[in-house]
Amino acid sequence: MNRSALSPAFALAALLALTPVGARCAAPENAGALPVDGTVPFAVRRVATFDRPWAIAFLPDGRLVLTEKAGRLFLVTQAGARTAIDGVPATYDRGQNGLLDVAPSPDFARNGLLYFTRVAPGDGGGALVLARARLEESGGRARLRDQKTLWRQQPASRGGQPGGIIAFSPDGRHLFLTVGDRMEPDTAQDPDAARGKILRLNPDGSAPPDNPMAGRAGIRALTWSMGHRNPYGLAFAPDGALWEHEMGPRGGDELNRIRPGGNYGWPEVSNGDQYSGWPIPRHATRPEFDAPSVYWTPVIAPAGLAFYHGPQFPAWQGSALIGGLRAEGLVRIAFNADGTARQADRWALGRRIRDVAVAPDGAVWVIEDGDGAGLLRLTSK
Ligand SMILES: [Ca+2]
Repeated sequence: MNRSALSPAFALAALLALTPVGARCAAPENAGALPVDGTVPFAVRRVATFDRPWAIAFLPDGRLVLTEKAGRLFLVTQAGARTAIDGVPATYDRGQNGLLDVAPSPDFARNGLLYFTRVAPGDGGGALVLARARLEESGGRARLRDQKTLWRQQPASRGGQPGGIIAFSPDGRHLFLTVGDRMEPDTAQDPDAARGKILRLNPDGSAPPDNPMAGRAGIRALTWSMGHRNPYGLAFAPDGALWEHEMGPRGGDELNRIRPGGNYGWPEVSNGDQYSGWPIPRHATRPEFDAPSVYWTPVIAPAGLAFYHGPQFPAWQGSALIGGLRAEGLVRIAFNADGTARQADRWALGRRIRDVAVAPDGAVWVIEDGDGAGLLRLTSK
């Protein structure tokens, strides 16, 4: 049979006929079908403009560090004044690859360490690399010093979908890193490949002795969860739970509550389909895989994840904020008493949103995607 000759509708009907009714009823809510709010409850101010920015993170003093995918790193004041940070190592700036996330050490005020991810050139493609360096400032200039590579993807890949998001545990003792499938889907189910995993490391890059596969060889010793596709959001909730979001294929963007040793199913299951229209079995058909808490069809292309805290938006305490590239807006996730999640709001901003962060004063900052992209500050009206 020629798969490409099948219509998506026929393929979906064939899949549904094979799906047990009980399992289908257990599926999470499709937030992609919920309405979009065109009016926003916040004032938006454009603070500065960047070219292909990728990530923002706040320092304890209220300034931001900001990455541009081409390999530039900046310090940015709340007024929008920028200082380039010299010393960024070589970056494979191609497609979805480039300089990616940045996160200050939980102990930044004392040690001045920045953690950052990039896809580094090599082997005809690029390898995701996690590194750290000390931020040194003097005479109005800034520079990375004492760089140390903490982890490097091996082998390198030619595809996009790098992942690369950094999150520290609330106690600051562990670092979590998302690794995308690099457009090699089957690797997400290979326990000896780093692709399609969330890793848990000590802040010096070594393997914690209490990881799910501690003591095993290679990448297994670092693996916290597997079966991920393209994770561009990772953050801890106030209750200590780790949440991740990832882009699905055609449909099926996911918000997942991450548990140690969990397998989130990609590419065996998805609530989306292949771009060709060929169906992928739904999460509900394979209960051995962890199902998403929320999913989106059509997709929002989630990018950036931050939990809200602060005085600007009292009703949002403990909510998660997600930027949307395809959604061109911002999504708020609320959490139910039983730990389940639901989409509480989705606001249209008319701009592809690449990352979101909460400032020390409780204002929400987002960056747009692409060239001439705005760094935006959202405050209550
Ligand atoms: Ca999944």
